[in-house]
Parts: sequence; structure tokens; C-alpha cells
Amino acid sequence: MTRYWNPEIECMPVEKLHALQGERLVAAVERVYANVPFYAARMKAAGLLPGDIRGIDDLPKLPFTLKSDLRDHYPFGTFAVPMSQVVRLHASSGTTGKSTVVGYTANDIAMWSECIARSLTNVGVTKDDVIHVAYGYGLFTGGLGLHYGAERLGAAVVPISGGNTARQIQLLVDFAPTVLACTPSYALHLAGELEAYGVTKKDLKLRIGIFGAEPWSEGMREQIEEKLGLSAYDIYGLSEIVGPGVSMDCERKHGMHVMADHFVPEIVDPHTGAPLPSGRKGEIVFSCVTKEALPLLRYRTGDLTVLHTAPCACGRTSPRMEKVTGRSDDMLIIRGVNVFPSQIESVLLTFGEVEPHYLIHVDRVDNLDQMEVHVEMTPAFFADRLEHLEETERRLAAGLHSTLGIWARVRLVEPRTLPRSEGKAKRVVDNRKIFAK
Ligand code: DLL
Repeated sequence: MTRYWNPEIECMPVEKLHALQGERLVAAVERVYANVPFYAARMKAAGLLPGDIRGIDDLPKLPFTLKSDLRDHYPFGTFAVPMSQVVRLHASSGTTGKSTVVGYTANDIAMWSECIARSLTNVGVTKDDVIHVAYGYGLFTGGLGLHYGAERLGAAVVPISGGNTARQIQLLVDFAPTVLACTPSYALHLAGELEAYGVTKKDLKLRIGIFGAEPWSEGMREQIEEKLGLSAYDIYGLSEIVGPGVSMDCERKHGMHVMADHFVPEIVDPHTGAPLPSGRKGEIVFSCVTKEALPLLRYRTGDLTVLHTAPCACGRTSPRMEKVTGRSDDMLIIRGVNVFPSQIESVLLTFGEVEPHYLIHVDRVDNLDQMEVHVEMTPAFFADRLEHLEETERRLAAGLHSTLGIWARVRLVEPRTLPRSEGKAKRVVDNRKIFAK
């Protein structure tokens, strides 16, 4: 029997859903026009007044919002409410030193929690479950997002956060959680470590996995299911929209249901921005039609996927997105953390010992992502200060850690030894091969 958290919305006839989206969009456009000078200026520049948006079919008239717009109005310049109404801030990576800051009102948090409660119900989680949340708690939206939604559902949450594999395994045995929420690569890593602690999957009570925050393939799904003895489901989201719970698999595993009454999806050509029809692969764009603090409209996610609008066998009528298979930009996701090569470059440029010639190597060792940055020394440093090599590598690694929030190994290489490119510089060698070509 299929369970729904909010059947009236989740199984709403498509025409009714479009009408609801349209009504909410009209109100959202009026709100941002009145309260966010950035949006008012953008709309004026496009020759638009709020009255020009009368329903959901008018959505493509609106200009796009980009990650760089959030950076240009850092930290709170795109908020639509005063700080007195904001109850939570989160942040994710920007393309350079400044992060992308997102705010939530109390209603926004309630809406997000409902999206997570729906997501969990989609895959059969109930209030009788115990949920081990190993997503990071903090500025990252994974931990707290899942946490509040699981509480809303009435399940028991183990807020263990990320890291410390020994303790994770101990609590997986002692607290006997039935649901595991973490990145898919960490789930595989945990599975690989069980044996070292004398634990087998039979010692665990896990039955459901809520995995996301990074791309993963159907092959990984099968491996995780086999190794942990659970059913693995994909959850998608991004901080700018709300965090996890923008879309989520159902038990059919036929694509992730978008919470389209809150986040209206479109697929556009990543090069031209032209809208693409259902079934075509392109960049997914979201408009937040109910959010109060940060109601981004036509936000370009950079994520490449396909949207399907045919109703699902589960009875839900919302559009479904396929697994995200790539990015339209150069963003990397390392252990669930978003990393832009430009962030790495901006750190390297603050060190006089190195040239801005670098190559980022990414690999997956024991199912954990590893990043190594090769950077050329200046000829002067190479000639005079070779004895300081290791210490400089450590300082560079610490500099990267303080900007990115994750550790990378840094290797100083001799001047003029990294490949030069005549066109666009190649900055990344990614050997993880998540989606076999
Ligand atoms: O990763 C939110 C999240 C937390 C989602 C926990 C799911 C579970 P950000 O740090 O802002 O937010 O990163 C968002 O991560 O644009 C995608 O590129 C990628 N991403 C998120 N979920 C998936 C997924 C969180 N299921 C960026 N599959 C997004 C593939 C994903 N990529």
C-alpha cells in the first residue's frame, strides 16, 4: 500500500497543480518586486512589470537568477524579508572565496520539514523508524534538513553528523537504526569498513537508505543495497532552493518526484537558456513560489538531468527528474562538499611561492573521495628554498582547508612541468568514473 504524507497535494490532478503553481508564482513575483531591489531592477531591465506574469505559462518571460547574483549581493542582499523574520542561515560554496548564503523564515523551515516528511514517506519511512543522520550538521543543509523533517514525521533521529566511522558503526549496532541518511559514497565506505569492526550486515537493522548530495549511479545503488541489506533511495536538493528534499525517489525508483507545488522545475538548454520539452536532457532550473526569505526565481542549478511529466505508478502526479548525471559548469563534489576550481585558484594566488599553474586530481579510494592539487613553484622558490617544500605544502593545504572546508593533499611541482593548454585550461583530472561512459 502506497503511503502519502500529503495526498491532496501529491496526487493533485496536473491541471490543478499548474493552477496552484501559477497562483503562487504571481504572488511570489509581486513579493520579490516589492521587496528585493535586485529583482525589481532585473525585471525592469527586461521590460517586465509584476502584472505581466499572470500564470505558470508566463514563467519563461522572467530572467534567470545565477549563483553569481547571490555572490554579487553577498551576504543578504537577495533576501525578501528583514533579518528579524529570519530564523536560520545556511551556506554553500560560492565560485570564489565568498560562500552562497541562504536564509529561512519559520514558515520556510516548516515548508522544508514538510518536504522532507513527504520525501521520507515516499519511500516507506514512518514514525516507527529510527533515522541515523550522518550528513554533516552545520552550514551544510544535509544534517539539519533531514533532522527537522524526520522529527516532523515523528521518527526518532540519531543526529550523529559526519565523520568518525568507528562511532558510526558502533551506533549502527547499538541503536539499531532502520534508516541511514548520508552521501552514497559514505554509505559504501561504511559498508566496506564493517568487517574491520567485526560487524556484518546481519548485525544491522537498516532497511532504507536516503542518499544524495552528490551524483551516484544505478550500479552504486545495487552495490550499496547488496552490501548494507537495505533499499537505497536518491534524494536531491541544493541550498539555494531549500537543501535536501527538493525532489525524492518513491518506492518505484523511477525518478525523483519534485515538490513542484513549492519549487517549479523547468529544463533549459545549458548554452542558450531556451526551455526544452519534457524528456530532453538539459539544466534543471527552479522557481521557489512559496518561500519567504529567499524566493529565488528561475534559479540556474547547473545540474544536468531529464524531467518526465507522465504520472508515476505510485499515484503521485508531480514531475519526476532522472538522476543528475553531470554539471553544466566545472563544480566538483568532493565528499559531498561543492568545490569550484576557481576557489582553489583564489587560495593559491595568495601564496607567493607558487604560480597559478595547477592541476586538481580527484580519485575515489576505499569509496572516499581524495583530492590532490599539483601546483608549480615559482623558479625563485624552486632554486632557493627547496628545504621548505614540505612546510609550504602543509601551509597551502591548510589555506585550502580554511576556504573549502575539506582537506586536499598539495604537491609542489617543478616550474613549467604541468601541461599548458592553448585553449581553455584543463584544471581537473577526475578519475572517479561515477557514470561509466
Ligand atoms: O547537497 C543538499 C543535499 C543534502 C541534498 C543532502 C541531498 C542530501 P548543496 O551543498 O548546496 O546542497 O549542493 C547542491 O549538490 O546542485 C547537485 O549538484 C548536488 N546534488 C545534491 N543532491 C544530489 C543528488 C546539498 N541526489 C548540489 N544527485 C546540487 C546528484 C546531487 N547530485
